[in-house]
Amino acid sequence: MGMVWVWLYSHAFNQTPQCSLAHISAPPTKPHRAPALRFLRGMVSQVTNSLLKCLLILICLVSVILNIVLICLNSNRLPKCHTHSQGTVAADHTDHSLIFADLTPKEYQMVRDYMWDQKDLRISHSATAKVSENYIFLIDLVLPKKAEALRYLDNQGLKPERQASVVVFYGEFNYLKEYVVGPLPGPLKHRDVTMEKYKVESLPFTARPVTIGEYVQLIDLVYGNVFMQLKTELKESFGYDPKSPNLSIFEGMPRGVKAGDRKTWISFFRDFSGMYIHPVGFEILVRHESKNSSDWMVEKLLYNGQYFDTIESFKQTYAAGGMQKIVYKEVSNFASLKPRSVPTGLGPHQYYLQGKRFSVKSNQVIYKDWRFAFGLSSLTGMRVFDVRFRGDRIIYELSVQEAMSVYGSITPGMMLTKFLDTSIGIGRFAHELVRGVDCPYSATYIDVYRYIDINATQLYSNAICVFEHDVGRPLRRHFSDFFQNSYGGLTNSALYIRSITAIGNYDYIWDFIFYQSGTVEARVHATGYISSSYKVPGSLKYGHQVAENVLGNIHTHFANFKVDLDILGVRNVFQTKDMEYEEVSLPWMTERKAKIPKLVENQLKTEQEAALRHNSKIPRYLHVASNQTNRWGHQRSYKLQVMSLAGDHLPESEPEERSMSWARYKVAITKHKDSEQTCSSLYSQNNIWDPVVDFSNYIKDNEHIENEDLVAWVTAGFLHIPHAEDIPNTVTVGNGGAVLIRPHNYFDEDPSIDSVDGVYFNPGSETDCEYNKMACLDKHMCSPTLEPYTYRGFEGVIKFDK
Ligand SMILES: [Cu+2]
Repeated sequence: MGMVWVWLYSHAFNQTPQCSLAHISAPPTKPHRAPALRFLRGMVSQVTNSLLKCLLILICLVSVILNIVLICLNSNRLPKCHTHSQGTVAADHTDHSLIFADLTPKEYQMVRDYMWDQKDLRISHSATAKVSENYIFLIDLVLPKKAEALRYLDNQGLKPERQASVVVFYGEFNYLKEYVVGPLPGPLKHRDVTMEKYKVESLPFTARPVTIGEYVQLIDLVYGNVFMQLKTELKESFGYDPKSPNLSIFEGMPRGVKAGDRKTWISFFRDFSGMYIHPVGFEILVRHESKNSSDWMVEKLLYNGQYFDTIESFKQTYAAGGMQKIVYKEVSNFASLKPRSVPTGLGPHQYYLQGKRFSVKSNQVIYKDWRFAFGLSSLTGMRVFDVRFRGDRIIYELSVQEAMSVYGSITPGMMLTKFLDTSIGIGRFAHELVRGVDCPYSATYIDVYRYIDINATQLYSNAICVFEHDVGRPLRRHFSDFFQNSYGGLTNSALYIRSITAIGNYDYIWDFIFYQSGTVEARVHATGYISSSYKVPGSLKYGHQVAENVLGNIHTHFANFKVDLDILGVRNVFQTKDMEYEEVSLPWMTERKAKIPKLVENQLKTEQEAALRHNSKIPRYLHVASNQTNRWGHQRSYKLQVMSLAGDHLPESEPEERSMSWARYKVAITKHKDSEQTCSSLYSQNNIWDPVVDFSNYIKDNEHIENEDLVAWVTAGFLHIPHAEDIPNTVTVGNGGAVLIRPHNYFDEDPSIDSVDGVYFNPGSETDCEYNKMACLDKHMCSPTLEPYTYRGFEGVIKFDK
């Protein structure tokens, strides 16, 4: 449109002066004429000039009006694109998905009020309860038992009861308990399920994550107590001013070295956006086991690589000059993501020419041959259920389970650090997605409600997005040369469901992608800030220097997906396929031998056989198969293709390993059990030495897995050796892992051949539109209708006062 305007304007402008100049120049001037005549001519000339001016203004006005009219006509030529789903897609929804739907704000409140009413439990109503109080930490959906859900979904069975899981931290009694509260909407009852789930009466109090209430007390200790004692030292070394604190904290985990410990190494960083890459060289170890925060104390200090046992000893050595002091100097914020030049351009954006070809209603998505239910758990994050292709269930559950990182460092803040994000809450930190950046502008955005850590339901607007997207490379194509000339192709238009969770420094982008070929992909990308530590002698063994005095610490990334495949029912087998070279004699010249690849197939019988460790020789093809065969007599199956460049898993000799034993295996197949719902737990991080969920126990009983309901636990990841280009942010390109869940002899041919997006032509029909919509794309063009841009993602986020 801009081009049209420019051309019209210059065209009109150039015409006007030419026209008036021509008028003035005729007749030509003759200098020997009399003065009276000259005067008369002057008069005539003045009148002509005025007329010309008027004419000029008039022409300009007409030109402007003409331009506006032309622009309007031009823009009206394109009809507005439809913004809603195409009618037939939306009509297909059912209520069945609701059994997997997250709890509603009303349900959270009912459950909370019910628990508050149980006077014997003595639960605090305070928004940020003290450690010593009894407190509801979490309310979340209890997933229906699979058998009940299948009876309901497939055989008109009763709708499974809707129930909530409630986690209560009993500060008063020194333990943790879990309850199931239901049926919703009531009348409600509660049941203590701690024994049933974890085989113990109650969980140790130190197994709980640090709550906002505890953080408030920790921050109070640091800034109100420790820093007050260190005013001089902090002022000289870091320019610290208690009136406007310029140091922020970042904590290492786990909190100690043995069960029962609650000792956290807190490192200090410049209080910039992107503080994670601004370490200042000061760390303290705080012991905070006691429920009474006045008992908490600093057990160690680290200053510029040197350790001290007490605040006093640090002060004395500092005063005596017995150490290498860090001299404060102002540093600009190289971590800032504010663009260094004012953004000017706009990249390409996709929009829906004929309305959305998918539909989202409640927690159900329908897209072409696909349909599924979705939810977002506060702890484990995004999940989908009852995933069907052309009516047949392929996957009962596909869910994010855990994200873990193990760090290396010479300084304590990062030295023993092993982050297990489920304990912090993967879904909890799924903040609002930014239109046009985090997801395509025209995606469908879905609000999420959560109840975790504060005694209220929180709304996270637009925390999930769903969109159809042309991934920019054809799903398939062939140009036929030689004998039969033809072209056949299909755009790779796929449906994405996405959430992004910003847990501290890292942002994980979680995608489940549904392709027209019957494939599902579960994928994670990491972006955000690396964790870093202050560079001291010996640091470079554990990473690279990435800024002045800043070491980017080496670490692993592991993410686990649960893939509960049901291939034509729940009775499945696990098979592997690979190749080997076989020496054969050539049938037509038997004296000549050749090595040729042959197929090697196997069916694994037990859970331990099917627990495939990362560094072992894993067959390339891993299948969950049905006993039914396709048209060609082969077992109909889905293949798991893991894309991962994971680092080494923590050696099993380490006491913390059992909390993350799921990461031993690239793929592990277990027999489905409702009691084996997750590979990790809320308590894995803080009870890392004595975990209540140790995944390796799921396969210890070595059950048979032939013709059983099978679950694949897939671990993907990457080794991260931070480098200069991780500053300021780690980019998504190349940083992540995924699993593809692909049909393999499941169909008789590629189902995408039925796609209505196919393009085909041959010589003579290149521009024929019937089988080539691209040749007539101009007939389908429409002008996009953009939803108004809004963002409320900062509302209600945690912000601590120092
Ligand atoms: Cu990383």
